[in-house]
Amino acid sequence: MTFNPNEHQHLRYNPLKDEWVLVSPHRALRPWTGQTEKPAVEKVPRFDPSNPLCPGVIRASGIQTPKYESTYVFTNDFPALLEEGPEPEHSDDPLFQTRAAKGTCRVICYHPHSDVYFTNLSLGQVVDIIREWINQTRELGKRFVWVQLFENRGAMMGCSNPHPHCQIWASSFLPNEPRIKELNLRKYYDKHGRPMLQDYVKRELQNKERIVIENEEWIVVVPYWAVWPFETMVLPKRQIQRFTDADGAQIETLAKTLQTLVAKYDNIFKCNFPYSMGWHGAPTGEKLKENQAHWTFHGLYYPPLLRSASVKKFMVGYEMLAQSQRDLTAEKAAAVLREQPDLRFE
Ligand code: H2U
Repeated sequence: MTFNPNEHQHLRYNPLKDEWVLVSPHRALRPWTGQTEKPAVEKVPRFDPSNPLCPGVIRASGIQTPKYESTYVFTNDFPALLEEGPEPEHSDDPLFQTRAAKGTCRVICYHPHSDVYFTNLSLGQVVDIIREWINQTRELGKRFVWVQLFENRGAMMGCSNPHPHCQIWASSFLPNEPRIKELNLRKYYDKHGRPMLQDYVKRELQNKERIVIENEEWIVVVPYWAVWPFETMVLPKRQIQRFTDADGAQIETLAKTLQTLVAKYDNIFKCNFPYSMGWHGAPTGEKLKENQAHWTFHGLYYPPLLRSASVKKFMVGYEMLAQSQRDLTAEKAAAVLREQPDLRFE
Protein backbone atom coordinates (compact mmCIF):
# COMPACT_ATOMS: atom_id res chain seq x y z
CA MET A 1 0.00 0.00 0.00
CA THR A 2 1.33 3.48 -0.82
CA PHE A 3 0.90 6.36 1.60
CA ASN A 4 -2.06 8.66 1.00
CA PRO A 5 -2.33 11.66 3.36
CA ASN A 6 -6.14 11.65 2.98
CA GLU A 7 -6.36 8.07 4.24
CA HIS A 8 -3.33 7.22 6.34
CA GLN A 9 -2.15 8.39 9.74
CA HIS A 10 0.79 10.76 9.92
CA LEU A 11 2.35 13.62 11.86
CA ARG A 12 2.51 17.24 10.68
CA TYR A 13 4.84 19.92 12.02
CA ASN A 14 3.81 23.44 13.02
CA PRO A 15 6.92 25.58 12.48
CA LEU A 16 5.34 28.54 14.30
CA LYS A 17 4.93 26.62 17.53
CA ASP A 18 7.55 23.87 17.13
CA GLU A 19 4.74 21.39 17.75
CA TRP A 20 3.43 18.30 15.99
CA VAL A 21 -0.16 17.33 15.27
CA LEU A 22 -1.29 13.73 14.75
CA VAL A 23 -3.55 13.38 11.69
CA SER A 24 -5.75 10.26 11.67
CA PRO A 25 -7.99 10.54 8.57
CA HIS A 26 -9.07 6.89 8.79
CA ARG A 27 -11.05 7.74 11.97
CA ALA A 28 -13.29 10.28 10.26
CA LEU A 29 -16.09 7.78 9.71
CA ARG A 30 -16.34 6.42 13.26
CA PRO A 31 -19.79 6.44 14.92
CA TRP A 32 -20.52 9.24 17.37
CA THR A 33 -22.50 8.71 20.59
CA GLY A 34 -21.08 11.58 22.61
CA GLN A 35 -22.43 14.90 23.79
CA THR A 36 -24.55 17.07 21.52
CA GLU A 37 -25.07 20.69 22.50
CA LYS A 38 -28.06 22.79 21.62
CA PRO A 39 -27.20 25.32 18.90
CA ALA A 40 -26.92 28.82 20.38
CA VAL A 41 -30.10 30.92 20.19
CA GLU A 42 -29.83 32.81 16.93
CA LYS A 43 -32.35 35.63 17.31
CA VAL A 44 -31.03 38.64 19.19
CA PRO A 45 -33.10 41.81 19.64
CA ARG A 46 -31.67 44.95 18.01
CA PHE A 47 -31.75 46.76 21.36
CA ASP A 48 -31.89 45.18 24.81
CA PRO A 49 -32.30 47.69 27.67
CA SER A 50 -30.64 45.23 30.06
CA ASN A 51 -27.53 44.71 27.90
CA PRO A 52 -24.70 46.99 29.12
CA LEU A 53 -23.04 46.98 25.67
CA CYS A 54 -26.12 48.61 24.07
CA PRO A 55 -26.20 52.42 23.63
CA GLY A 56 -27.54 54.31 26.64
CA VAL A 57 -27.46 51.35 29.08
CA ILE A 58 -25.68 51.59 32.46
CA ARG A 59 -22.74 49.20 32.80
CA ALA A 60 -21.61 47.20 35.87
CA SER A 61 -19.29 50.08 36.77
CA GLY A 62 -22.20 52.53 36.97
CA ILE A 63 -20.93 54.28 33.82
CA GLN A 64 -23.49 54.80 31.09
CA THR A 65 -22.60 53.45 27.64
CA PRO A 66 -23.08 56.51 25.40
CA LYS A 67 -25.53 56.60 22.49
CA TYR A 68 -22.78 55.64 20.04
CA GLU A 69 -23.40 55.41 16.30
CA SER A 70 -20.44 53.49 14.89
CA THR A 71 -17.82 51.57 16.91
CA TYR A 72 -17.44 52.23 20.65
CA VAL A 73 -14.46 51.39 22.85
CA PHE A 74 -14.35 51.33 26.66
CA THR A 75 -12.04 50.00 29.36
CA ASN A 76 -13.30 46.62 30.56
CA ASP A 77 -15.12 46.97 33.89
CA PHE A 78 -13.61 43.62 34.96
CA PRO A 79 -10.07 43.85 33.54
CA ALA A 80 -7.61 40.96 33.92
CA LEU A 81 -4.77 43.49 33.69
CA LEU A 82 -4.44 46.87 35.40
CA GLU A 83 -2.06 49.67 34.44
CA GLU A 84 -1.02 50.39 38.03
CA GLY A 85 -0.54 48.25 41.11
CA PRO A 86 2.04 46.85 43.50
CA GLU A 87 4.72 44.75 41.80
CA PRO A 88 6.04 41.42 43.07
CA GLU A 89 9.75 41.04 43.63
CA HIS A 90 11.42 39.67 40.48
CA SER A 91 12.31 36.05 41.26
CA ASP A 92 14.60 33.79 39.23
CA ASP A 93 14.20 30.85 41.59
CA PRO A 94 14.07 27.98 39.07
CA LEU A 95 10.95 26.54 40.66
CA PHE A 96 9.14 29.74 41.66
CA GLN A 97 9.88 32.41 39.07
CA THR A 98 7.85 35.62 39.22
CA ARG A 99 7.61 38.67 37.01
CA ALA A 100 5.55 41.84 37.21
CA ALA A 101 2.51 42.10 34.92
CA LYS A 102 0.82 45.33 33.86
CA GLY A 103 -1.64 46.16 31.18
CA THR A 104 -5.11 47.22 30.24
CA CYS A 105 -8.23 45.54 28.83
CA ARG A 106 -10.76 47.16 26.54
CA VAL A 107 -13.99 46.13 24.88
CA ILE A 108 -14.73 47.22 21.28
CA CYS A 109 -18.41 47.27 20.33
CA TYR A 110 -18.67 46.86 16.55
CA HIS A 111 -21.98 48.68 16.04
CA PRO A 112 -24.91 50.08 18.10
CA HIS A 113 -27.25 47.30 16.94
CA SER A 114 -27.09 43.89 18.64
CA ASP A 115 -28.48 41.97 15.64
CA VAL A 116 -25.68 42.72 13.17
CA TYR A 117 -22.41 41.01 12.29
CA PHE A 118 -19.84 40.98 9.50
CA THR A 119 -22.23 39.30 7.08
CA ASN A 120 -25.05 41.87 7.35
CA LEU A 121 -23.01 45.02 7.86
CA SER A 122 -22.03 47.09 4.82
CA LEU A 123 -18.47 46.87 3.54
CA GLY A 124 -17.89 50.43 4.86
CA GLN A 125 -19.07 49.44 8.33
CA VAL A 126 -16.68 46.48 8.38
CA VAL A 127 -13.89 48.84 7.24
CA ASP A 128 -14.80 51.06 10.25
CA ILE A 129 -14.36 48.06 12.59
CA ILE A 130 -10.98 47.21 11.06
CA ARG A 131 -9.87 50.85 11.31
CA GLU A 132 -10.87 50.81 14.98
CA TRP A 133 -8.85 47.61 15.49
CA ILE A 134 -5.86 49.35 13.89
CA ASN A 135 -6.28 52.59 15.88
CA GLN A 136 -6.46 50.69 19.16
CA THR A 137 -3.44 48.58 18.22
CA ARG A 138 -1.49 51.74 17.33
CA GLU A 139 -2.43 53.63 20.48
CA LEU A 140 -1.83 50.78 22.93
CA GLY A 141 1.24 49.59 21.01
CA LYS A 142 3.05 52.83 21.93
CA ARG A 143 3.01 51.75 25.58
CA PHE A 144 2.76 47.96 25.60
CA VAL A 145 4.95 45.24 24.10
CA TRP A 146 1.96 43.08 23.14
CA VAL A 147 -1.53 44.14 22.08
CA GLN A 148 -3.82 41.14 21.73
CA LEU A 149 -7.04 41.77 19.87
CA PHE A 150 -9.46 38.85 20.04
CA GLU A 151 -13.09 37.96 19.66
CA ASN A 152 -14.98 35.08 21.21
CA ARG A 153 -17.99 34.41 19.05
CA GLY A 154 -20.87 32.43 20.55
CA ALA A 155 -21.67 31.03 23.97
CA MET A 156 -19.80 27.81 23.07
CA MET A 157 -16.60 29.86 23.09
CA GLY A 158 -17.43 31.53 26.39
CA CYS A 159 -18.79 34.73 24.91
CA SER A 160 -20.92 36.26 27.65
CA ASN A 161 -22.72 38.91 25.63
CA PRO A 162 -24.55 38.60 22.29
CA HIS A 163 -23.84 42.22 21.29
CA PRO A 164 -21.23 42.22 18.48
CA HIS A 165 -17.93 43.05 20.14
CA CYS A 166 -14.33 42.00 20.63
CA GLN A 167 -11.73 42.53 23.30
CA ILE A 168 -8.24 43.93 23.39
CA TRP A 169 -5.76 43.09 26.14
CA ALA A 170 -2.48 45.02 26.09
CA SER A 171 0.36 43.79 28.30
CA SER A 172 3.82 44.68 29.55
CA PHE A 173 4.96 41.13 28.69
CA LEU A 174 4.90 38.81 25.66
CA PRO A 175 2.24 36.15 26.37
CA ASN A 176 3.14 32.50 25.65
CA GLU A 177 1.70 32.13 22.11
CA PRO A 178 3.52 35.17 20.66
CA ARG A 179 6.62 34.50 22.79
CA ILE A 180 7.04 31.07 21.20
CA LYS A 181 6.09 32.34 17.74
CA GLU A 182 8.68 35.12 18.08
CA LEU A 183 11.43 32.54 18.76
CA ASN A 184 10.47 30.32 15.82
CA LEU A 185 9.95 33.16 13.32
CA ARG A 186 13.37 34.57 14.27
CA LYS A 187 15.07 31.17 13.98
CA TYR A 188 13.61 30.67 10.48
CA TYR A 189 14.62 34.17 9.37
CA ASP A 190 18.16 33.73 10.67
CA LYS A 191 18.49 30.43 8.79
CA HIS A 192 16.75 31.28 5.48
CA GLY A 193 16.99 35.10 5.32
CA ARG A 194 13.27 35.44 4.58
CA PRO A 195 10.13 35.79 6.73
CA MET A 196 8.65 32.31 7.32
CA LEU A 197 5.07 33.33 6.67
CA GLN A 198 5.87 35.00 3.34
CA ASP A 199 7.53 31.75 2.22
CA TYR A 200 4.46 29.93 3.51
CA VAL A 201 2.08 32.17 1.50
CA LYS A 202 4.08 31.48 -1.69
CA ARG A 203 3.97 27.72 -1.12
CA GLU A 204 0.23 27.72 -0.38
CA LEU A 205 -0.41 29.79 -3.53
CA GLN A 206 1.48 27.22 -5.60
CA ASN A 207 -0.26 24.25 -3.99
CA LYS A 208 -3.81 25.78 -3.78
CA GLU A 209 -5.21 22.72 -1.91
CA ARG A 210 -5.59 24.45 1.43
CA ILE A 211 -6.72 27.86 0.13
CA VAL A 212 -10.24 28.87 1.16
CA ILE A 213 -10.25 32.46 -0.15
CA GLU A 214 -7.80 34.28 -2.39
CA ASN A 215 -7.95 37.85 -3.64
CA GLU A 216 -5.46 40.58 -4.66
CA GLU A 217 -4.23 41.19 -1.11
CA TRP A 218 -5.03 38.25 1.15
CA ILE A 219 -5.27 34.49 1.34
CA VAL A 220 -7.24 32.47 3.86
CA VAL A 221 -5.91 28.94 4.35
CA VAL A 222 -6.57 25.98 6.58
CA PRO A 223 -2.94 25.72 7.68
CA TYR A 224 -1.08 22.50 6.92
CA TRP A 225 -0.61 22.02 10.68
CA ALA A 226 -4.20 23.00 11.72
CA VAL A 227 -5.38 21.54 15.00
CA TRP A 228 -9.02 22.68 15.16
CA PRO A 229 -11.23 21.06 12.46
CA PHE A 230 -11.96 24.28 10.53
CA GLU A 231 -9.08 26.42 11.79
CA THR A 232 -7.94 29.12 9.34
CA MET A 233 -5.16 31.68 8.96
CA VAL A 234 -5.55 35.02 7.19
CA LEU A 235 -2.28 36.05 5.52
CA PRO A 236 -1.23 39.10 3.48
CA LYS A 237 0.19 38.61 -0.01
CA ARG A 238 2.25 41.80 0.41
CA GLN A 239 4.53 41.53 3.44
CA ILE A 240 3.50 43.69 6.41
CA GLN A 241 4.75 43.21 9.95
CA ARG A 242 1.88 44.76 11.89
CA PHE A 243 -1.79 45.67 11.55
CA THR A 244 -0.71 49.33 11.64
CA ASP A 245 1.28 48.84 8.40
CA ALA A 246 -1.84 47.89 6.38
CA ASP A 247 -2.67 50.41 3.63
CA GLY A 248 -6.08 51.41 2.28
CA ALA A 249 -6.19 48.63 -0.33
CA GLN A 250 -5.28 45.98 2.24
CA ILE A 251 -7.90 47.26 4.71
CA GLU A 252 -10.71 47.38 2.11
CA THR A 253 -9.87 43.92 0.80
CA LEU A 254 -9.58 42.54 4.33
CA ALA A 255 -13.12 43.77 5.07
CA LYS A 256 -14.45 41.80 2.10
CA THR A 257 -12.30 38.78 3.01
CA LEU A 258 -13.67 38.65 6.55
CA GLN A 259 -17.27 39.05 5.38
CA THR A 260 -16.79 36.10 3.02
CA LEU A 261 -14.98 33.98 5.59
CA VAL A 262 -17.72 34.41 8.22
CA ALA A 263 -20.41 33.65 5.60
CA LYS A 264 -18.60 30.46 4.60
CA TYR A 265 -18.22 29.41 8.23
CA ASP A 266 -21.91 30.06 8.98
CA ASN A 267 -22.97 28.16 5.86
CA ILE A 268 -21.23 24.89 6.87
CA PHE A 269 -23.75 23.99 9.58
CA LYS A 270 -26.30 26.80 8.99
CA CYS A 271 -25.57 28.46 12.31
CA ASN A 272 -23.62 31.33 13.85
CA PHE A 273 -20.34 29.43 13.64
CA PRO A 274 -18.59 29.89 16.99
CA TYR A 275 -14.87 30.66 17.19
CA SER A 276 -12.12 32.57 18.89
CA MET A 277 -10.30 34.79 16.45
CA GLY A 278 -7.50 37.31 16.75
CA TRP A 279 -4.48 38.95 15.16
CA HIS A 280 -0.72 38.55 15.58
CA GLY A 281 1.94 40.97 14.40
CA ALA A 282 5.41 42.09 15.42
CA PRO A 283 5.74 43.08 19.10
CA THR A 284 5.32 46.77 19.93
CA GLY A 285 6.23 49.10 22.81
CA GLU A 286 10.02 49.11 23.28
CA LYS A 287 10.25 46.59 20.37
CA LEU A 288 8.95 49.22 17.89
CA LYS A 289 12.55 50.38 17.43
CA GLU A 290 13.94 46.89 16.75
CA ASN A 291 14.17 45.17 13.38
CA GLN A 292 11.20 42.83 13.14
CA ALA A 293 11.70 41.64 9.54
CA HIS A 294 10.97 38.04 10.61
CA TRP A 295 7.35 38.88 11.48
CA THR A 296 4.40 38.75 9.09
CA PHE A 297 1.07 40.09 10.32
CA HIS A 298 -1.70 37.46 10.27
CA GLY A 299 -5.11 36.51 11.60
CA LEU A 300 -6.17 33.29 13.31
CA TYR A 301 -9.61 31.71 13.51
CA TYR A 302 -10.07 28.80 15.93
CA PRO A 303 -13.60 27.34 15.65
CA PRO A 304 -14.46 24.31 17.84
CA LEU A 305 -17.22 22.75 15.69
CA LEU A 306 -16.57 19.35 14.17
CA ARG A 307 -19.58 17.60 12.68
CA SER A 308 -22.71 19.72 13.27
CA ALA A 309 -23.89 22.99 14.79
CA SER A 310 -23.84 21.30 18.16
CA VAL A 311 -20.98 18.78 18.07
CA LYS A 312 -17.67 20.32 18.97
CA LYS A 313 -14.19 18.92 19.13
CA PHE A 314 -12.96 18.44 22.68
CA MET A 315 -9.29 19.12 23.28
CA VAL A 316 -9.10 16.52 26.03
CA GLY A 317 -7.47 13.17 26.77
CA TYR A 318 -4.65 12.58 24.26
CA GLU A 319 -4.55 16.31 23.39
CA MET A 320 -4.10 17.31 27.03
CA LEU A 321 -1.69 14.56 27.91
CA ALA A 322 0.22 13.91 24.68
CA GLN A 323 -0.41 16.14 21.64
CA SER A 324 -3.09 17.53 19.33
CA GLN A 325 -4.86 15.10 17.04
CA ARG A 326 -7.35 15.56 14.21
CA ASP A 327 -9.36 13.26 11.94
CA LEU A 328 -10.43 15.60 9.12
CA THR A 329 -7.40 16.59 7.05
CA ALA A 330 -6.60 20.28 6.55
CA GLU A 331 -7.14 19.75 2.79
CA LYS A 332 -10.65 18.30 3.29
CA ALA A 333 -11.59 21.09 5.72
CA ALA A 334 -10.35 23.68 3.18
CA ALA A 335 -12.43 22.05 0.42
CA VAL A 336 -15.56 22.12 2.62
CA LEU A 337 -15.05 25.82 3.36
CA ARG A 338 -14.11 26.73 -0.22
CA GLU A 339 -17.26 25.10 -1.59
CA GLN A 340 -19.56 27.14 0.66
CA PRO A 341 -21.32 30.13 -0.95
CA ASP A 342 -19.73 33.56 -0.34
CA LEU A 343 -23.02 34.90 0.99
CA ARG A 344 -24.59 33.78 4.27
CA PHE A 345 -27.52 31.36 4.07
CA GLU A 346 -30.23 33.87 5.14
P1 H2U B 1 -16.93 38.40 26.22
O1 H2U B 1 -18.37 38.09 26.19
O2 H2U B 1 -16.23 38.29 24.89
O3 H2U B 1 -16.23 37.67 27.29
O4 H2U B 1 -16.78 39.97 26.53
C1 H2U B 1 -17.66 40.76 27.25
C2 H2U B 1 -16.77 41.65 28.07
O5 H2U B 1 -17.47 42.81 28.46
C3 H2U B 1 -16.32 40.94 29.34
O6 H2U B 1 -14.91 40.89 29.36
C4 H2U B 1 -17.13 43.16 29.76
C5 H2U B 1 -16.86 41.84 30.46
O7 H2U B 1 -15.93 41.97 31.49
N1 H2U B 1 -18.20 43.92 30.41
C6 H2U B 1 -17.93 45.13 30.99
O8 H2U B 1 -16.78 45.58 30.97
N2 H2U B 1 -18.93 45.85 31.58
C7 H2U B 1 -20.21 45.42 31.67
O9 H2U B 1 -21.05 46.09 32.24
C8 H2U B 1 -20.59 44.11 31.09
C9 H2U B 1 -19.53 43.34 30.38
